[in-house]
Amino acid sequence: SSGTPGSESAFNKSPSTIITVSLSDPNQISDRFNQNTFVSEYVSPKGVLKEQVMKAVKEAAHVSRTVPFEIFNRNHLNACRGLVQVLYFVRVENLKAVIGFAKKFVNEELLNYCVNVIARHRPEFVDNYVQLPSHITTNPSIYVDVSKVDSILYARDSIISKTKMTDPIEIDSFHDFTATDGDPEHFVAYFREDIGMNLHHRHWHEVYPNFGETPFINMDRRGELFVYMHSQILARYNFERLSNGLRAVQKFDKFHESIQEAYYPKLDEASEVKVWSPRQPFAKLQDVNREGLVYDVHDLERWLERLIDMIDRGYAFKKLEASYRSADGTEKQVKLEEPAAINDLGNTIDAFPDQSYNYDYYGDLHTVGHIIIAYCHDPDNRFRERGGVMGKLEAALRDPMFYRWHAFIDDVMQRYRNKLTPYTLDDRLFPKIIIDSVEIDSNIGEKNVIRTFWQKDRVDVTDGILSLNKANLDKRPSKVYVTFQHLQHKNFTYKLKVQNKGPKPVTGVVRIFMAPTRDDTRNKMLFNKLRRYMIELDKFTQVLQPGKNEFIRKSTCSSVTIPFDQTFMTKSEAAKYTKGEKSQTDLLSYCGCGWPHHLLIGRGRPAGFPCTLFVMITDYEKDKVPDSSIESCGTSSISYCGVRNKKYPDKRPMGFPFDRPIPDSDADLDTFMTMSMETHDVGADKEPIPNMYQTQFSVTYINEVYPG
Ligand code: CUO
Repeated sequence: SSGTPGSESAFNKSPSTIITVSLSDPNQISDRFNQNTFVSEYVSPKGVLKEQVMKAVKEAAHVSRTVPFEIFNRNHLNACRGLVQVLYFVRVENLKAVIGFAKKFVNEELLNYCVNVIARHRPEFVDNYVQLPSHITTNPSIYVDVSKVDSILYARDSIISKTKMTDPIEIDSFHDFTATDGDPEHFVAYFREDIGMNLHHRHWHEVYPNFGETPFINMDRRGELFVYMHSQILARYNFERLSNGLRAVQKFDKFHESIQEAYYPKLDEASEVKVWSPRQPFAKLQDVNREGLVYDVHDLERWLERLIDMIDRGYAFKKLEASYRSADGTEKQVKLEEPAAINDLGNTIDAFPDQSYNYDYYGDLHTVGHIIIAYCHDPDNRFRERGGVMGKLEAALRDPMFYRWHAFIDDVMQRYRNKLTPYTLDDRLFPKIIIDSVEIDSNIGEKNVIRTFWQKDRVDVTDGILSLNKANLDKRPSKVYVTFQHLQHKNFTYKLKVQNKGPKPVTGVVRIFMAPTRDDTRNKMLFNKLRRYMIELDKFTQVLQPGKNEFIRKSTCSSVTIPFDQTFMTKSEAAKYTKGEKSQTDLLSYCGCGWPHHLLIGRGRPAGFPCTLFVMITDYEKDKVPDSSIESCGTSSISYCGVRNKKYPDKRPMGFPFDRPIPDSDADLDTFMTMSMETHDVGADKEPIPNMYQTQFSVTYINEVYPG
């Protein structure tokens, strides 16, 4: 649903989000709300009344200020809903004051999330290129252990110290991450605990929140993108696992089995010490009943059964509303049909209350799974322990269990994908376009090799630390940096040679993917397996003149990633965009939302990791979306984040052509890339589809650390 931003009707669309509170009600906090200045200042001609602000703030204040904000906690999400609406519709000149008012009552992190959601969506911010600094710069303790700052300052305060209190501080972060090689899962800790990836995940869920009843948020293909973006995280995680000789991630679908993987976060919540709880090895899910959260493990099973029933029958029970009831009073069934169903199913599994087929019936599988896992160590609060990272947006990806849970969620989606009509030749063919060759050039003398290594960088977290540090002003360090090590690759280019046999120039969409060639048992992967390992590397448009074309594409242009400086943008850098000192055209996308460029390529192996590169060119005339665009080389991540307040810029299903399996389960990628010219049957006589190309390449890893 799309309301008119700023209109009263759009706001009033969701009366259910406003709890009934009478201002004359003698309740515990109403007197604190009764400040006379408030009355005149916050009334907006656009329909946000003082009462609405108060109701929203009061609703949000139900989440205690002393608990960590959890994005996967439905009570917390519900608490956000009214506040986000008020912040969206209140007059912009009153916004600061309303935020200041809310600050007095609302959980700080919850408010921070709501404000960020608004900053990503309110037209005044979008149109004026307002950028938010990277979350780590304002809230470093959610990403790194900053407790060392205090001990450093304490040591400096002694008379024998030669260091001045104001000298800059460098925190060396988790050089060896949070565990040891005694735990096999530790081999991929560099990926799970990568700060940039966790920032990306936080950002994505700010751009596509799921508290429902938010008419102003761009919902175009949100459910599909939820599924796609998370399945890409899984494909990338499996690339790392295979690079390290680990088996592929095992989905967690037997909810009563113990969880072998443990996780000990060693991180605090910002602003006060609220440590996130660890999970011991072999923990088991238990029914949760604490602090207003009541879920049984059996809920997960029941929702799953219903979802499977829906997928297998191909029909969903639509919500029982008057308009959906048929004459005899039974519920309406909706046929699962593309292109709508993949999106609706995504919004049903990651339940977006108003977009789900039926929130009451199909439940809240993905979100509640996060929460039950997050509380399995203290499900009834008898030990008064905080949740684990699985409930926390900023840190869920650190936990090995994240991937097992999402592999399960993705498997439910695969059950649906398996029922989709396989792509026909017409779906795949771009007539008269022939890819002659594609090469990877890393400028190292050898073709088709990508080099990976470690890099040490630092991020300025002064803003975040100083807001924590209550010490006296003249004793504050002038700067605080976090240094950290991350995976990196040497920049490379794709060199493409393409023929256009037609008489006119045409525009193609070049789609580039990679996958490990062999699986975790070292067998060459058949198509229906390989497609789930395919990692999108880039997608761009290219004009193809009649005859031969040669062009290169830089890895740094990737439509999947954003540059390092954007992932770790400081406040002063962010301000440069608003002031126009930095190119505002870069901000077409959700600037700051994007896969971190340093993780474009997985680690690989010292002796070289055999990989498959797949390139396909499709017809832009067929794929383009009005009023949206696939940029030729930008600093935005359209592939995983979409375009801000516009439609997703590619008409094809996300992940095309690997989003659907093929009927022949013994066929490999070669077979997928062939056709019969006569019958259009796939694979019949090994005639290649000329607008597709594959080649082998190698990812070679060097275990050395280089400065950034
Ligand atoms: Cu992003 Cu489960 O959705 O984490």
